[in-house]
Amino acid sequence: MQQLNQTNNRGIWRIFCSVVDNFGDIGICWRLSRQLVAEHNISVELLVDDLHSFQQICPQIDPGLARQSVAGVEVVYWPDEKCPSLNWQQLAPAVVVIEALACTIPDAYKQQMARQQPVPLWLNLEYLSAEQWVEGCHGLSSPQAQPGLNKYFFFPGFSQQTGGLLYEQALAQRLDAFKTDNQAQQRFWQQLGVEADEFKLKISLFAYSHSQLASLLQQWQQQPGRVLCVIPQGELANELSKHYPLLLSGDTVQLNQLSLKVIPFLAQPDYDLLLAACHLNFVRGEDSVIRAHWAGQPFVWQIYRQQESAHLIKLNAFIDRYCQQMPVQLAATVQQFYLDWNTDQDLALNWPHFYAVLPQLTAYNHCWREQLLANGDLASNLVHFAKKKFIMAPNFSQQ
Ligand code: TRH
Repeated sequence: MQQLNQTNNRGIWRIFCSVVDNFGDIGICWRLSRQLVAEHNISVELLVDDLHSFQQICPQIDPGLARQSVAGVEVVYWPDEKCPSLNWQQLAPAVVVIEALACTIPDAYKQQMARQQPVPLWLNLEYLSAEQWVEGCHGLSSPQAQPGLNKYFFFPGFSQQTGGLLYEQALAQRLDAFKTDNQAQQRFWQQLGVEADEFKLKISLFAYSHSQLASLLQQWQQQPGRVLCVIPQGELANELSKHYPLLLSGDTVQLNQLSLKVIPFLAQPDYDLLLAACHLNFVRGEDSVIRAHWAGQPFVWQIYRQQESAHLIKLNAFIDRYCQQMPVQLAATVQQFYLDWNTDQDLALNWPHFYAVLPQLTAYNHCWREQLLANGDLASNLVHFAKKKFIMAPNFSQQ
């Protein structure tokens, strides 16, 4: 194993990331890149086609630079095919090439890979799904038009038969320590301009939008204790600002028991802390929902919408897995509220039930988190997968 570590960690791992929409694509690629560098001593080159979105989750990124090194990762701007393109031949050969989240590697680079001797290991890092079929497809190869090239599918997921989930070493312990450190939490909230002690229920609301959101805000206004709801800057914050213009200037809007506040879009590590510091997190897409798992607090997931409601199949697959070991009543309550949140239902009816089970859900989420951690983290599983391929097929590059 020692020898393998030395062998495989030498060459470059090149990760291609195309920002289709929002922040999930770059969010996932950025976490993976940093972790491969920090925990596996791998040289990572991350090619990204949108440095402005990247800068939102990582303020050190300078969108004006074609190449920069951040947190040990070589970040390279990957321009549009129509623009004067990267000179693929000038890039150093890679040992592993990752095509992340359904992005497509340019043909010119595929040809370059095919010419390389030995060829690089080419992996397609897929989107996250809890569906059963993923387990059968994880690790499969798909022969390509270019002779000698094979692409392997690597699926993140919730079971031992998948690639696992992104998780940095001892993250849960660090977040748990933060949760019990009152001073650290106070400092955190003060930086956001919030007197956190005043609130019985602190909620973070990162969501696309919901036609019945007002019905939920109405419920929060009538809670027995004071409620804080923080909304990261973005489309939802803009939408709410139309009703509550004070939100735009960063002021807190007071609505009976509810304090509404827009907060800046945080750097990724600070967003992790926010999730740990809140009693309930509304999360969306693929990455924030996994971060909510590690925070160990109750969360509600709004899945990224797809045409013809295809996303509801994925949502139900997740609910089935997540709720499988819950007591029946808890499972029913969670399932109902998740469906309401993802299908534009009125939220007033089921919020009180969901609120009532939050303590039970907190306890359950700790067990669920342990179960997921036992599957190993995605970056380590990826490294392990590459090592296995290097042994089995020595025609892959190892220099
Ligand atoms: O931004 P998203 O809606 O991304 C989506 C999904 O990933 C979806 O599955 C994908 O198909 C689509 O993009 C194209 O949600 P997600 O995945 O949670 O990504 C948000 C990222 O932003 C995540 O890495 C966390 C990060 N973030 C911060 O760093 N700071 C913040 O303040 C917030 C709110 C988020």
